[in-house]
Amino acid sequence: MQNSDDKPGVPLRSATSNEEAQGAIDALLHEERVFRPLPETLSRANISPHQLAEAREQADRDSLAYWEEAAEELEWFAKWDSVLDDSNAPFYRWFPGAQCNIVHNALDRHIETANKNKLALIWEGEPGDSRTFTYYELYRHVNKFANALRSLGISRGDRVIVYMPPLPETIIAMLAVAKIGAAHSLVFAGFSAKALRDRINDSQAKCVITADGFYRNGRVVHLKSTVDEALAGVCETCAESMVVVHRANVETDMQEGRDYWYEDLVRQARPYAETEVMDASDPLFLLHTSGATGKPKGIVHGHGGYMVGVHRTFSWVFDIKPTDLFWCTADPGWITGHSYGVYGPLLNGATTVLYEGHPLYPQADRVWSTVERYGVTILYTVPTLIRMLMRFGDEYPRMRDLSTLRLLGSVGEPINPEAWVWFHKVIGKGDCPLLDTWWQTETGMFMISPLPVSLLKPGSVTKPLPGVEVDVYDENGHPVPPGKGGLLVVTKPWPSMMIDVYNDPERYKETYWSKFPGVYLAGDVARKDEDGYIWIQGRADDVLVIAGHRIGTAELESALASHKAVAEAAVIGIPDAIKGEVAKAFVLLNQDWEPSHQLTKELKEHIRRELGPVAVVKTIAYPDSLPKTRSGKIVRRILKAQELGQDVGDTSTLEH
Ligand code: 6R9
Repeated sequence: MQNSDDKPGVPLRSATSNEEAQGAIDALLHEERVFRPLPETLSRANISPHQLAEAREQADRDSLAYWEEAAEELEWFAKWDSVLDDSNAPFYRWFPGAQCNIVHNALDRHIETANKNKLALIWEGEPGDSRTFTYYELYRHVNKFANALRSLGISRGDRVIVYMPPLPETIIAMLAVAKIGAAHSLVFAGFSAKALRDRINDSQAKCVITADGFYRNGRVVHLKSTVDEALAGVCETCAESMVVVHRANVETDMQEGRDYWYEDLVRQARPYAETEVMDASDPLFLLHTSGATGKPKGIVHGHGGYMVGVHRTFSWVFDIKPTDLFWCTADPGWITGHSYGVYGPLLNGATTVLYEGHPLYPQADRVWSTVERYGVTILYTVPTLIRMLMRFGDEYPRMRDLSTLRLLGSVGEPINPEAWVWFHKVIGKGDCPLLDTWWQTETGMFMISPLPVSLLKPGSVTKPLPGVEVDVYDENGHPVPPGKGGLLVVTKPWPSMMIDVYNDPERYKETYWSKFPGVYLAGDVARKDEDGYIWIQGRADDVLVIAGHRIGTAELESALASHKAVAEAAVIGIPDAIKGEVAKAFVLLNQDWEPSHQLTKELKEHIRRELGPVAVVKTIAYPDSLPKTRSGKIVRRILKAQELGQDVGDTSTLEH
């Protein structure tokens, strides 16, 4: 691997230093393709372009009235005194005085309607086994497990860790914990004992729910033993009990008085459990974000506002019909799995699909065969998987019947236009709108996203949803003109906003609300085009400064990925004596391509042609893989630390 940091030490320039205080992000990419909604899409959409425009207008006039109407679609034990209490901003409280429980709306109320016998969940294990649950069946399981948890002494206000692979019991556990008024905190089953221990300690969880093991990529992964290791060093009052689900039939040591088999507890449990009456802002869950640096933050969401935001955005963006079969490929341990794998579908009485294993197991058509087998109508996934599947060519999807698909969705990272167009054309046959949804663990719900009737531009997340107000600011808090990039901010509170950082309100204020008073700082850089469309350019921490030009990573990476040899690329800035910083690219090649000097030269020229002379890529490396989080995001800080010979920091949340 060639290195470019052999120049005399030029200090790394921070993208937020005063020197760059005036700087906006340079926009380099000129993507001009547009996709208009087809007549069939327009005629069958729940929300027409006219209704969307009206909703926007209404929300612009009075966003609280807009969200109040959305809240009326759900059931409450007691109504709110007002829609929003902003007297202690930035600790906004939505629907103060209201009482509710998200589980009442996601499950209990469906038992009284025609949804009772409808499928709530289709689960498929990696080896090919599958289980289905009607709303009534899911309701029974949740009731019993809620009672089981109560019998272990768990009650309102407690925290429970769910360290599980994607199993039906993962969803049952989330709902049972919420039903009894405790808060769930999911931890990806791939995280290490240390990462798990940190999260148990940070949340002071009373109980851990786990499985004996699970199937991943053809292997059995032991899980319970990792929990044992984690528990060896937790705080004294933490994790008094552990519940273990039988999944993989592996040897499991059970500690008398602490560990319980899920099946034993449920067998003895009574069939009905009261749903706890919660205040709208009582915690529903904690979810730790990995965070670029420092210790993970426990993001807290509440029952009421979260439920309103997720219910409305799921139903509008995915245009939900009674016959839909919705598949979110995200693990429940990621916010995407929470909001749109579990709560969004269930709040809307939809059928959701959950898959346990690796998306390429036993071969690269697993996603397509799953769509075919169940007749999935809406497929919501991540750019990294789309790019990975694209690498295998069109053969696999062509062999499968994908005609049931009517909508596609993307989340988690900027989707490069080439991957967008492939997904739209080869998987969606050109007639499935592709909904690129921008949001965060902290926002809880979609913030910027098209609806199926929107005009689409590949690579743009389009416009904020009704009731959401965003802008792009320069360092001084002034909106930047169209075409320029800057810091993405949210300028009005929204119902499913995070409630707090667990046990650290100072960090909540400092991280999100201190740069611009009264305005939420998302931590992303973005630009708006002439039509008001938003293009996400990457994380603000990853911005490059080349010869005084500030450049987001997404455009350089998209330009690289538009070359036929490139499957995926990550770009970082490294110090350079003359230009301050230059780009180094890490490139994964498509099948049938080999690294060569010739190819490196060609890629550098390709970038220059696509983006202009500012976009200097000095070196290109061809690693076998890129460091990614469990949710599929490239972790550029690790590439950078390795490049500069620095400590790579916390890697406990990486995909292995
Ligand atoms: C839902 C989720 C949040 C960060 C966010 C941004 C990136 C998410 C995106 C996107 C471009 C999209 N991100 N969606 N970037 N286009 N459609 O991913 O939550 O794990 O908290 O990450 O992900 O950088 O700030 P989370």
